[in-house]
Order: sequence, then C-alpha cells, then structure tokens
Amino acid sequence: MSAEVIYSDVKFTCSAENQEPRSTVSCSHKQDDSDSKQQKEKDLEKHQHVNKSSATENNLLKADLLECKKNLSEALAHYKDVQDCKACPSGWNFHAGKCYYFSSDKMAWNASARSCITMGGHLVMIDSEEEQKFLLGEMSTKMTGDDDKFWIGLSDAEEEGRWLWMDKTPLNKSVTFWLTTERYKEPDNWTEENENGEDCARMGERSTVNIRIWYDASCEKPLKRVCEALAATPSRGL
Ligand SMILES: [Ca+2]
Ligand SMILES: [Ca+2]
Ligand SMILES: [Ca+2]
Repeated sequence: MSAEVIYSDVKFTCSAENQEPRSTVSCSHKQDDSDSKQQKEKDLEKHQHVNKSSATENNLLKADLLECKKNLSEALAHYKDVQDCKACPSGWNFHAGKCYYFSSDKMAWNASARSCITMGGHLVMIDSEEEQKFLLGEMSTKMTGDDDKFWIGLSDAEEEGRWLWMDKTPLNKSVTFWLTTERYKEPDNWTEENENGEDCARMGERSTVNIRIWYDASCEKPLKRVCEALAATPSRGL
C-alpha cells in the first residue's frame, strides 16, 4: 500500500519497501536548511544594517519636519501680527506707507500746521502726481461747498515767490499742481482780500477731474487741513 503526499511543488511517494526517496529528500533538505540558515543570518544582518540606516535617515527627516513646522508656526504668527497691526491711528487713512488725516474743523494755516505736529505728523507735503490724485479722491467726498478747501504744507511766507514745504524743501517745479485756467493763474498773491497777499497753499475742488487745483490764499483764512505721517511698520520683517 502506498500513500501519495503532495507538498508544495515537491511530489514524492512514501513506501514501506523503499525508504530511499524519503532519506534522500531528508538529507538534501538538512543541507538546504544549513545553507538557508547562513543565508538568513546574512540577510538578517543586512536587513538590520538597512534598518539602522533607515532609522537614522528617518530621524533626520523627522527633525527637518519639526524645524519646518516650527518655522511655519512662527511665520503664521508673524503674519497675524502684521494683519492685526494698525498702520494708522483711528481717524487717519492709510495710503502707500503713509497716514493721512482730513480734518473737518477749520483753522488758519499756522494753527493747522501746529495741530498736525501735535497729532504726530505735519501738513501734507505732496511729492508726486499719484499722491495728488489720492488726496483729490479723498477730498472730493469731504468738501461741502465750493470754498471748502484744505490747507497743505506749502508756504512762501519767508520770501515772496519762494515756495517751501514744511521741512523747508523748495517746491519742485516739475511736481506742482497750481490752478491754471484762462481766468486764473495761481499763485497770484492776491491782495484785495488781505493786503499782506497770499502766502499759504490750499487745495481741493468739488466735482472736478482737474488735478491742478492748488491756490495761494491768505494764511489767516480758516480752512480744513490735511496732515500726513509715516505709517507704523511691524518690528520684524516677513
Ligand atoms: Ca507726501
Ligand atoms: Ca505769496
Ligand atoms: Ca491766489
């Protein structure tokens, strides 16, 4: 009687009369086990080495990731600080790194200049067409009458015809916006209203797109004013 055993892809016959096949298989199998064990030890050693390298690499990656997370958290916190930072005091308008205050009360030019300084700024000094256009846009919503204009920080009180900004910088003739029409040619130092003439500059005009709307006027006239100041900047750069 014989039995047939199938073991994986090895097929052999067990028989009482003939033990040879089993013995051969058995010996051969023992030899295989020894080789296999050595190979397995080598593989294990190699695997452990690879595992060790991988662990080191993983630790480095983990450290990098933690550093990235820390930097990202700091950047986000700083971004929030910048967003929360109020660049201008309440009641002032922010524009291009500056703060502007458009008053609703009226004062003579000297009192206006002092008031701006008390508030931490100065009467506005206009050094570009862009700034002039910004001011006009803001003023157009704040003027209630044709003569409702704003003092700016420009005066020729020290020497007639020599216009100086608040910081004593001479007026740049390539950046001036005096009203010039067929009827008016400012500055005209008009003396009919005040015999001392007109030594202070005001600006503004309702319902106009003309950006040339500076006038010289008597410094005693009570008018609104525009103050300018540097905007606050965050203490750290992004
Ligand atoms: Ca300015
Ligand atoms: Ca004058
Ligand atoms: Ca005038």
